[in-house]
This record gives sequence, C-alpha cells and structure tokens, in this order.
Amino acid sequence: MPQYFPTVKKVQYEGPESKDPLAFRYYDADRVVGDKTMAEHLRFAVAYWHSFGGKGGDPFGPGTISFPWEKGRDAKTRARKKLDGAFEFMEKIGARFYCWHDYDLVEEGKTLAESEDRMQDAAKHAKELQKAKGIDLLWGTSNAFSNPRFMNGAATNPDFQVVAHAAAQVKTAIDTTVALGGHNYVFWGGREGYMSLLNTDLKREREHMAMFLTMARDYGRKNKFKGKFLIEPKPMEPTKHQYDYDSETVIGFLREFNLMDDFALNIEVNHATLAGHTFDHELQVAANAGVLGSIDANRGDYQNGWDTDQFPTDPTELLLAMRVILKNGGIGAGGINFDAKIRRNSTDREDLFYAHIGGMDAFARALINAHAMMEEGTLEDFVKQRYSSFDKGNGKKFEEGKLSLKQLANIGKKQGAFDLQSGRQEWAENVVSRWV
Ligand code: XLS
Ligand code: NI
Ligand code: NI
Repeated sequence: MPQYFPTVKKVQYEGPESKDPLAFRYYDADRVVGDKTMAEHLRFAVAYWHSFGGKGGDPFGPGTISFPWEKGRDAKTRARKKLDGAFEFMEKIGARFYCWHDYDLVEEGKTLAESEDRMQDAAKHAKELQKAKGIDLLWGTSNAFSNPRFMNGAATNPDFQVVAHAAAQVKTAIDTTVALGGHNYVFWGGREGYMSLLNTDLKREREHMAMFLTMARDYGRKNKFKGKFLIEPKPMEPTKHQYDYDSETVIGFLREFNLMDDFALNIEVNHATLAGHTFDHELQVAANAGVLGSIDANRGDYQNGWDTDQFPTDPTELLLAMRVILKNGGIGAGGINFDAKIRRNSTDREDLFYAHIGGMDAFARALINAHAMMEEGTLEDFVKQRYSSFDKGNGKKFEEGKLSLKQLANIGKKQGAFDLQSGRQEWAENVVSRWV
C-alpha cells in the first residue's frame, strides 16, 4: 500500500524537554491521571472533513492544498484511497477515534441511491481498517447544509420535498454509523435557522425539527443504535438565527419536545465563544443537565466574529474546560474531536501533524494540571465555603423549599446588618495561574 504521509513516522511521547516538532511533550497515552489513562480521559478524534477534505479555500480564493487520493479513477476508489490516507494519519498520530459527514466519506452521487451505494462500499473498507488499526468511529453525521437544495434548511425547510430528501440522507448516515459501531450520532443544524422573520413561520419550523429528530431517534433505536444522539449548538453562521443557539437553548428544546433521554450535546469551543459564552460555561450548563455528550475542540480568533476553527492551543481555556469535565466524571462515550483546520498557507504534509500534536499536547497538559489543581482543591473548597450558609439552618430550609416568601422576608427583617462577602475573583484567577 502506498504511504500518503511518508515523511512522518508514528508520533511518540518524548516528554516536556523534547524539541522534536513531531513528538508529544505531554500526551502520553498510557499515563494514568487520577483513575484513567490519558487515552481514556481524552478520547481524541480526527475530523474527516477538515483533515482529509479541507483544501484551504476561502471567499477570496480557491484551495491551496491537494490530496493524493483525489487522483483515484472513480468515486468509490477515491473514497477507499481517502480512507487509506486517513487511517494512516490516524494511526501515526495515535488518535483512536474519527468522525465524518456522509459526504466527506464519499462524494455525493447524482441520486440518493448512488450516494447510498457509495456509502455502503466505503463502510465496508472503513470497517476493515477500523479493525486492523484499532480505531473507532466516535460519531457520524449527515451534511444536510452544503448542497444548494438546503439553502432554506433541511428538517426546517418550508418545502416538504427537501425535508424528505434530508430524511433519506440521515437514514443512510445512521445506517452507516450503526454498521461501523459508531459511539454517537451528531446533528449540527447547519441551516436550521432563518434569516428573516418576514418569510418564516418560526413556530412551525421548530416543530418540524422536533418531529424530524424524534423520527430519527425512533429509527435509530429500532435499528440497534445504542449510542447517544448529539446536538451541536451554534449561534450564527450560516443563518442569522440558528435554532440550536447555545447549550441552554438546546436543553430547553430537548425538554420541550421530550428528547432528553436519547439526546445530549456536542459542545464546540468556537461556537461557545460566538454565542458570547466561555467554553467552560457551555460545558457546565450541559453537565448540570446531565447532557454533556462530547466536544468539538478548536479555538476562535479573539479579533473577529466567525468560526475560524483553529487548533486548540490556549492553556487557560483548556484548563478551565478540563476542570468542568473532571468534575463531571469525564465525557463518557463522547470524545474530543478536532473540528479544526490548518490555515490556508499551511501547505506541507507535516502541517496536519503539527496541528494535531499541538492540540493533543494542549489538552493533555490541561488534563494533568486540572487534575492536580482539583486534588489541591483550593477553588473547590472556596466555592463550597461560599455557599455554606445554605448548608444549615434557614439557608438549608430555603433550599429544601420549606420556607414561604413571608417567612423568608421575616428572617431578612430580623437579622439586621451583615458583612459583605468578597467573591475574590482576582484571588481565584491567581490560583488558576499557578496551574497554567
Ligand atoms: C460547523 C460545525 C460542523 C459540525 C458537524 O460549524 O462545527 O463542523 O461539527 O457538522
Ligand atoms: Ni463542530
Ligand atoms: Ni464549527
């Protein structure tokens, strides 16, 4: 079999002192942190679309990156070669999971039947490669947003024909996910949203989305899909008003339409910041509701307002995120999917390795430090103490719902003057600084 990345050998852990750009300095798969190995904590996944499909095009010019498997003689051969390249990369980087959209795995055919046939063929090859290399499918999803037919949405399209077309696509994507033993199935509502209320029945569109997701859930459950369905919130881009704005919005939607048991959230760093939140906020909101499903790891650019999908490198952002994840007891059957792309001018074959090494090391370091920070427990103790007036006496009664507003008001009147309690934010930030 030809090598697609011949200049790179399997990336090894060499430790923090290493200056080798093709070695890990923090990610040491079998190192135990707390109760699990790094590989078990972090469950890194490679995003098929960016890593093996993203060619660096932008609104001002075409792609700058080409892939050797594009030269295959027909669509099925090209898809199989692309899989060979992808699995060579994943084995060399040491990622144990990957994620795809249907039309990253194969080129979309002229008809739904042709696309489905290609998917089945690619899945056969993917299954062999997964087994041979010990790599699992973290999640599959359907690209129901790129093709012009989805310009007004997929499940929320005002035209029923488009909704039915999307259903055929999603059904095949679920079938393929099941065939490959996928751990989760994702819905990112690419164009599920709207641009103007002047031409939109917002109420009906949301109801259609719920109906569609309910049907997908029922189909998956009938067809042996045991994993979670994940919704990936994003506030804007491509539509002005996305229905899955942020964690709170999606949780409200899942509760409204009775989908909390089968669905969880896939939280992306850059989507959190576009929504005006921090990444750790979005994670914590999902964790509180018991629906922290998985992560799309990247970072945005602080100087602009769109999804730049850069590889994650910010130590503070990741430390705070790992703190929430550890408090949650991990990410279960989810993982850390690098939904990130190398820059348009990163045109060497090695650049994809540098990018993943950087992201994996940044998460590994954040894991080590978040674990140590929580073992020390300074922040957790402070937070506990800050709320301790609710652990006893009337505070406790309040939490338990044993006080009326009248009783609470009487307590307020009787207690007289009291001291202010500092929130000590700067002190807390200094604690964090010790672990960055
Ligand atoms: C786009 C999304 C997308 C999803 C999968 O912003 O992040 O890549 O993760 O459809
Ligand atoms: Ni994403
Ligand atoms: Ni994104």
